[in-house]
Amino acid sequence: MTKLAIVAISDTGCVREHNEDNFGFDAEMGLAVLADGMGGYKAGEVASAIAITSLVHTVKQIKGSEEKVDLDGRQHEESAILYRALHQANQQVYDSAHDNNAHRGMGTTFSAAWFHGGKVSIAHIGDSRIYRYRDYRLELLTTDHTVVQELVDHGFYTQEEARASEQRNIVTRALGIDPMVEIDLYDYDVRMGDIYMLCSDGLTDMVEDIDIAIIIRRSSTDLEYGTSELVNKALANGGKDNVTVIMIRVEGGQSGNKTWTHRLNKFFSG
Ligand SMILES: [Mn+2]
Repeated sequence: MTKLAIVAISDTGCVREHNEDNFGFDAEMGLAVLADGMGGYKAGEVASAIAITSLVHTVKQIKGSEEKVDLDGRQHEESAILYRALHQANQQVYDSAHDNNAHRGMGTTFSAAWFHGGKVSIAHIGDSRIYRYRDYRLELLTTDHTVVQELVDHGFYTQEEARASEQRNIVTRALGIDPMVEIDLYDYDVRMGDIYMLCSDGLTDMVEDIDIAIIIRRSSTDLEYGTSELVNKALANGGKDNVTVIMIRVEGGQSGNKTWTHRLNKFFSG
């Protein structure tokens, strides 16, 4: 296990009535998850809540069982479990949207980071992002699944034009919209001192990457301060959307030999 410090804040923002973002983390298990729901009246927060609960449940179930995980061509068990758990979560949100008129059309972004043995496995759908701060540099580890990102990829838009676009929040992929979903999965090496950040678009629409980097650099030894500074900056810049930030600092390498059962018992108990 990689030893981690994790801090998270979610704020409704200055304009929205509901907070449709949801998140969860467990430092001992090394898992952090964030979802930004979308849909009609209150359906967005239902979608993101179902997705988080379902994913955590499936991960616990698989990790807690004696079952041998089929890697399905992937390098790490954690990555294979995230893939399976996200498809399960997709099905749950989809079913709920179809069983209940008020939830019709709901969906959610999903970003997950799972730290294990010097690696982090990332799973990602939509426009909630995961960044890594290392050697004074902020690097985006995920690609937004949005209309404007596709236009940037094809050379029709610059990043600046994308930021200014009215359509920047239209996602091309989300959990729960279709019976099948395409999930981005990546594995990265983890170094001591790395800082990882999961965030909803309520941060990145309001605060530019350069300002995010400055805040993280100023607060790299004080995660709580850094996390609240990021959220405060989004609010000060207008807070037009719900803002959620999870900051994770890698504090050490392999830790003790605690059993999964012990770690799982602590999952979300706080
Ligand atoms: Mn949002």
